[in-house]
Amino acid sequence: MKRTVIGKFSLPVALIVLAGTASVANATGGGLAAAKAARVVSPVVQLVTHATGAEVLPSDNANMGGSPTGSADATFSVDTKSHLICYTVTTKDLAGVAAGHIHSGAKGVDGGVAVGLDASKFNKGTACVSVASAVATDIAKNPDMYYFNLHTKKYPGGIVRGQLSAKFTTVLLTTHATGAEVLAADNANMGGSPTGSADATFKVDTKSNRICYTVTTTGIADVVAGHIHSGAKGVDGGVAVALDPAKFNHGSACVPVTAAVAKDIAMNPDMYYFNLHSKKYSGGVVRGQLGVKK
Ligand SMILES: [Cu+2]
Repeated sequence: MKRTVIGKFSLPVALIVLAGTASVANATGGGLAAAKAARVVSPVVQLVTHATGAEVLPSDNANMGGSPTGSADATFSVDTKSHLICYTVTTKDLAGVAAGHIHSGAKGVDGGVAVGLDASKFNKGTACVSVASAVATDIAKNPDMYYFNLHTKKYPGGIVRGQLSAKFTTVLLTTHATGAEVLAADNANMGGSPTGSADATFKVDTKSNRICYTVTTTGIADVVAGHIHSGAKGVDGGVAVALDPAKFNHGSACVPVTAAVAKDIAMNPDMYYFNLHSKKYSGGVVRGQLGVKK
C-alpha cells in the first residue's frame, strides 16, 4: 500500500533529477532475498499540540463551544514497534478534567476516540498506554488526522482541543553501504563490490520537503548514479530519490522531493536503501539500508 504510493512518485522524481546524467540502473531482483524482508524497525515519533477552547467546534457542548480561557499542552511519544504511546499533559486554567483522549478527525471535524488517556496522570509527568499496532502506526504517520481532546462535566463534548503534529520537522538518517548488501542476484549474479563502501547521511526535512545528503565513497570506481530506493533489506525496489553523483565526496548537496516521499522516508527509513551504481556494477556497487542516526 505504502509502497504503491511511493512508486507513483519515484519515476518522475528520478527523471527530473537525472535528466542528462548517466543511465538509471534499476535492478529488480527478489526471490530468496524476499525472505529476509520481515525486519521492520520504525522510529519513535514525537508529536505535540497546544489545545485550546477555540479549536473545540462551536456546535459542541450544546452550542457553547470550548473553554474561553483554558488550554493544555501535550506531547506524545508514539512507538510504532512496541505500540506504546507515552504522553505528558499539562493543563492551564482547566477545572474538573474527567477524561482525555486522542480522537481521529481532521481539524474542524469531530471523530471517535482512538486512544484513551488517564486523566489522573495529567500534570504529573509522563504516563504510557498500549494501543493496537495499526493505531500507533496511523497516528505516527498521519498526526494531523488526530486531535487531542479534554472533557469536563461542564464541557462533555470537549473543553480544549488541539490537532497533533510532528515535533521535529527534520530527521537525520545514516547508512554504511557495502557490496555485501547488494543482492547476490544483481549485476548478472556477481553481486556488489567486494571491497568498496560508502557512508551517507541524509537530513530529511518534512517541512520544506528537501533531503540534504553527504556521501563519502571508499574504493569505488566510476560511480554513475546514486539513489535512495524503496525496499526493505534484501529486496530490490524502485528509485525514490535520485542523488547527484557529482556531489559525492564534495560536502553536502540537497534535492527537493514530494511531501509524500519526504514523510515516508522520515517515518520508515528501514524501508529505503541507499544505492550506488557504477559502470561495472550497474545494478548496484554498494547498498545500505537507511536508519535513524543515533
Ligand atoms: Cu539506484
